[in-house]
Amino acid sequence: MTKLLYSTLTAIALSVGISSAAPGDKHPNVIVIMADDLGYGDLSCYGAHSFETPHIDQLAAEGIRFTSGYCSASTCTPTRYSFLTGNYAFRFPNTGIAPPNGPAIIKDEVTTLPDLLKKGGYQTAVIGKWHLGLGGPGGPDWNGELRPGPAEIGFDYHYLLPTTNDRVPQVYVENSRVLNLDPADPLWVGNKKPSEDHPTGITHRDTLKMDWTHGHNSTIHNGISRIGFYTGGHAARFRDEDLADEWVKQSKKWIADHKDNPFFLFFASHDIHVPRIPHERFMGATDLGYRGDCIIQLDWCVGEIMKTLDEQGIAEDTLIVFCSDNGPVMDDGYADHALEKLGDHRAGGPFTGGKYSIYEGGTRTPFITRWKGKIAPGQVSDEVVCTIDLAHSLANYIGVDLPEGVALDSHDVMGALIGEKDAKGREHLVQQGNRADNLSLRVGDWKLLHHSKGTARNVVVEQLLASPKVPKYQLIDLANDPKEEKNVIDQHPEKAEELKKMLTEIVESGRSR
Ligand code: NG6
Ligand code: CA
Repeated sequence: MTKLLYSTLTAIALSVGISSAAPGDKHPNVIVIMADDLGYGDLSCYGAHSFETPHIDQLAAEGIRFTSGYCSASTCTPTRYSFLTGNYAFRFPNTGIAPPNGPAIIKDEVTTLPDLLKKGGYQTAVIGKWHLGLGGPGGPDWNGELRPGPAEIGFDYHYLLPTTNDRVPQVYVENSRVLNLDPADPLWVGNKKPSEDHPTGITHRDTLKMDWTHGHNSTIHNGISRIGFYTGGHAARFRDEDLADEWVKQSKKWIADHKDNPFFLFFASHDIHVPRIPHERFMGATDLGYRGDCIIQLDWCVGEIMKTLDEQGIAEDTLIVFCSDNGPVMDDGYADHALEKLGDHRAGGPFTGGKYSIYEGGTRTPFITRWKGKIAPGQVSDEVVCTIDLAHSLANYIGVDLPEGVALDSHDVMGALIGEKDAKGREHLVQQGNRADNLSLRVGDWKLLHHSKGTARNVVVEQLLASPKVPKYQLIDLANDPKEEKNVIDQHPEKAEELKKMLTEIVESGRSR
């Protein structure tokens, strides 16, 4: 059935009163709060002791804190791709970190998580960071309609930062248009310097309020130079300091307006991605510099969302899933002194590796579920769950069948997500770096790491980004070696072969369920 026909039928169904039920046991509201670059050890409920994250700690205390909760990749775009489609990103071209002028990555015809929820009568919104491209093959038409985009893949409403905030442009996109764009001052975005005298992070370095360390030295906005160039669109530009406040404000409004029918809100925070520029009221909230302060800002956002649910009387009708899009990194291109001010804080918790890495720290991240009145509070779960599983899990739960060929790597782990007795998580999980060249496979407590070129990245988060040489294949026994320090491939050649075969099968068969 085409999307158009389906939405027409839905509209008819709604108009004749077969509308979806109110939110409740079988159709909870769902809010996915995805943090950006937040590591396993970056919250006090996950062992951080250099600062407190009271709101997220409360969320965990009222629900389930997962110790083997994952995102599917150790960078943003592939994790988000997999989260929304239920498919491993490494299967598809152009799903690595998206550039400023990148076209929409998820094709209109793909049935996505929000599509599935809409079939179940949900209203859907994404507020926050997008980073999945906008527009057709030529890229975004910044001064016109930014289609295809979120509206074409199942979101009824969007209020977004187009890529990441270290990439241009600093504007909001609301419902397929740049918000507050003055046609007399068109927005131009490109990857070449638009004129000889265009100020950049190189020519005007002494004017910057935060210096760059690598990359990030093109167009300057708000005293910060970025990846890519842009001109115009001045009335539409925002201040980095205001992003979190704006998204909380828009989320509160959207929740209040949609609380009478089941809703799905994807709250895609920019915290704690670079440039880490918290609101002034959070500057200095920790001794760790802006990286720490942005964690406090993120915690505040979570608190505001929880408060909104209480105020609207819908906390018991709402499943909150808190997660991250990849592990931690210290210097990701700006001199915000994250490393110098780290002290004994360990952003990756007990794990090795962070962002860009297929060691555990790259993808094993905070993962919390809360559904008041449904999930028994105060649980800690060791079941393996992943952001890629939400599509299948939620669709099944609300009674929407997955069409053939949809969400082929998404496993139904809903029982584990809501803490049902004896419910199991995944039996196996593939983790990827930014692209397909580095993949690992976890099966139970065994893990195979495959660095196809023999180079790893960001292995030691507390050092500057490096690309050390590693064996192409490593076998790890996570039960006895959660830090992944001992490659036991020579001791267990049969196990290694079994996992290699399984990884090849998963890659080649195009599906893993
Ligand atoms: C890298 C950027 C990094 C960050 C990352 C994407 C440089 C030198 N590094 O290319 O700063 O933007 O891409 O991060 O430009 S992510 O969390 O959105 O995947
Ligand atoms: Ca990220």
